[in-house]
Amino acid sequence: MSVITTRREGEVLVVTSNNPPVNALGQAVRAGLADAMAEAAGDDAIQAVVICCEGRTFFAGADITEFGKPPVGPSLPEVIDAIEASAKPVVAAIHGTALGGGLEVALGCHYRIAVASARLGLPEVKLGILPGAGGTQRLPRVVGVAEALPMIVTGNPIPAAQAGKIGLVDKLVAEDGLAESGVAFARSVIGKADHPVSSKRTDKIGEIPSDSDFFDEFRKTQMRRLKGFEAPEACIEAVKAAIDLPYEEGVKKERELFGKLVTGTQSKALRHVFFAERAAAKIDGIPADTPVLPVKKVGILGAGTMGGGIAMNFLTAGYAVTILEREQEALDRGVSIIRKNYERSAAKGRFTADQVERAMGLLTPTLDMNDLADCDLVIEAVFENMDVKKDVFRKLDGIVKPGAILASNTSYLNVDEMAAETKRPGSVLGLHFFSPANVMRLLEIVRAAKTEPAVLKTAMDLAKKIGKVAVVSGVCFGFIGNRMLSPRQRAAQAMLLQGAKPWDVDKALTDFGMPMGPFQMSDLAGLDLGWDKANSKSETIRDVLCERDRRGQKTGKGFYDYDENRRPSPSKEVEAIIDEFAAKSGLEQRVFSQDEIRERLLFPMINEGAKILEEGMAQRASDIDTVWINGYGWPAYTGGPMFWADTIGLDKVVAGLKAHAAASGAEPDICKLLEDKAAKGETFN
Ligand code: TC6
Repeated sequence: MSVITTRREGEVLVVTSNNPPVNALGQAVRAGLADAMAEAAGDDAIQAVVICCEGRTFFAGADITEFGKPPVGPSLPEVIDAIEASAKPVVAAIHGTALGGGLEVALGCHYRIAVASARLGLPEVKLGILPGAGGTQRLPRVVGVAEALPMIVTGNPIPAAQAGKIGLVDKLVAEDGLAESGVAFARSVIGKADHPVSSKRTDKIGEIPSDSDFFDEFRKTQMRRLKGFEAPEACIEAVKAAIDLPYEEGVKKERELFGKLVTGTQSKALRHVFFAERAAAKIDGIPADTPVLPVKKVGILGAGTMGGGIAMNFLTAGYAVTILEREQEALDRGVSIIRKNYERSAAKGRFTADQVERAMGLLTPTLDMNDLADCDLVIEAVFENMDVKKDVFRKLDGIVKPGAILASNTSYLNVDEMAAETKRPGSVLGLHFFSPANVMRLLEIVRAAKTEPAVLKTAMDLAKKIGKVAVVSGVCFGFIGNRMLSPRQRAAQAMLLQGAKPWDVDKALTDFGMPMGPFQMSDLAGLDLGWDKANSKSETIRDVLCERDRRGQKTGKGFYDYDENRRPSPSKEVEAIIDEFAAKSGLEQRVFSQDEIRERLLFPMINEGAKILEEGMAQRASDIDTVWINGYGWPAYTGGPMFWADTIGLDKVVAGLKAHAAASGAEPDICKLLEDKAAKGETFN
C-alpha cells in the first residue's frame, strides 16, 4: 500500500500519510505528497486539502537515514513550495509531534490545526543542521523573530497551546476525530479571498532589526549550551537573512548554510549520536515476547544526594516512592532537599505548584525497612562499600515481596556478589544513576550474570518512562563510564610529574569541549574521597593536598584556589608541591603542547573502551559514546569517544599510545581489538 493515500470528503481532499514509526518524510512520502497536490490542483470538484498522518505522530521530520546519500527527488523544499503555491487552501492537521521537516510542511500549509497534546518544533540544530526546507524563513514570518529564534537555535519543541498563543497554530481541536476537524476547518475557509502564505508575509518580520542587541543578548543566554557547536550560529545567520533579504534570497542563504552543515563532521557525529541513543535501547539475548514486569511502587535506600535525586526521577514520573534512612534527622533533611529542588524548578517555571505537591504527595519517608515490603523495585544508594551493600541485599531479600526487583546504585562494585547474597539473583541488577541524579540523562543498567531478561527489559522500560537514556553494561570495575575515567586520571597524574600543570591539563579538555578537566573534576568531587586521614603519609600529591586541608571546592582550595564565588585560579602552593614530587620522581621535565595533553588523556580512554568492547561489557561502540555524552559531558559534536577515534583514525590512536608509553619508559598496553582494527583500517562504528 502507498504511504500516502487520498480520499474525498465532499469538496475536501484528505491526504493521509502512513509511514511508521514516525511518518518521516522519506522519498516515497515526498513523492506521494507531490502527487496528492497535483490531484487536488487537477480536479475542479476539490476546493480544499487537509494533510494529516496516521499512527503516533504527524511528520517527525526528514528521514535522517537519507542524509549523506545521493538525493532522490522530489526534494522536501520542492514539495513544500508546491503545497504553499496551491490555489486551494491546505490545512495541516497535527497530532503527536510536528518536528523539523514536518513542521516545515505545516508551515507551507496555509492553516494549521492541532490537538492539545501535540508538540511543534524545529530540532534540526540538534542534528548539527538547520531547518533547510524554508523553516528559517517561514517561521519568523509566522510567529515573529523573538519567538522563532529560540525555537530554531535551541531546537526545543513547544506545546500546541503555546503554538496557538504565538500564532503558529490557528485552532486547537479535540484529541479525537482530528481528520474530521481538519475537514470542518477546511470548509470554513473555502471561498476566503486570500489564504495566508507564510513566504509572502512580512508583517512580523520587521519587529526586530538584524543588527539589534537582541541577537547578542540571546547568544549570551545560550553561551554554555552553544559552545563548540557550529549549527546554532548558522541558524542565527539564517534568521537574520529572513529579516534582511527578500524571501527567495533568504531561502538561497538557508540552502547554502544547510548544504555546508549537512556535509560536515559535526552533523555526521550528531546523527550518529541520535541513532546511538536509540540503538542502546536494543539488548542482545532478549526474546521479543519477554514481558515487562509491573512497577508501581519504588523503594529507595538512602535519602542523601544520590538517593534523593533518584527518588525525584520516579516522583516526577508519577511513581509512589518510599524512601528509607537510618536517622530521623537525615531523613528529614533528605525530604526537605527534595522539596527545595522541586520548588527551585517551579520558580524557574519547569513545574507548577500543583505538580510539586503531587510529586511530594507520592513520597513516603520511613525509618523502617519493613515499609519497603510491598515495593516492586528497590534501589539501594547506601555507602559505597561491599560489606555494607551485601548486608543491605541480604536484609532486603528477606523483607521485600518475592518477584520484586532489587537494584544497586553502585558506581564500581561487583553486582554479582550482591546478587549472590539473595535467593533471587535473577531479580538483581545495577541501576547506576549519575549525579545530580534528577538532572543527568544517563542511566547505566548493569546486567549481572543471573539477571533475568524480564528484569532487564523492565529496567529499560522504566528508564524510558523516567526520561533517561539507558545503556546496558556488563559487570566490571567501574562499568563503562567510570572504568574509562581511571586511565584518564592516571595519565593526568603522570603528566604532572613530567612538568605539566593542572590548569594546562584541564584546559586541553575544556578546549576540546568537556565541561571540566580531571583536576577540576577532582576538586568538585572532593580530594578526600577515599582518602585515609589516619594513615596519610604524604606519599602522593593528593595526600599532601588533603593534609594541608586543600580538599577541593568545599574547603575553598584543592588543585586550584577558589574565591567566594567558587571561581578557580592557579595556586602557587600546589605548583610548589607538584614540583617537589616531580623532582623526587627523577623524571625528565618538559613542556607539553595542548595537543599532546589531549591525546595523552583521551587515547588511553579509547584503549579502555576497546577493552570494554572486546570483553563484551558493552554491546556496541556506540553504547560507549552514549555513556560518555550523557553521563560525563563529552562534546556531542564529536560523536563520543569511539566515534571521535574513528574520525581521527585508529592508526593514529595506536601510534599515539605507543609513543606516550615510550616517552614514559613503559610497555604499551594496547588492546588487541584496537590494534587489529587499526591495522585493517577499520572503524568502531
Ligand atoms: C529534518 O527534518 C531536516 C529538514 C531539512 C530538510 C531539507 N528519520 O525516537 P524513537 C526512528 S531533520 C528516520 O525511539 P519516540 C528512530 O530511529 C529531522 N528515522 O520514538 C527509531 O527507529 P528504531 C528533524 C527516525 O516515540 C524509531 O523511529 N526531526 C526519525 O521515543 C522510533 O523513534 C527530528 O529530529 C527520522 N526523522 O520519539 C525528530 N525519527 O525503532 C527526530 C525517528 O529502528 N525524532 N526515527 O530504533 C524524534 O525526536 C523522536 O523519534 C520522536 C518519537 C519524538 C518523533
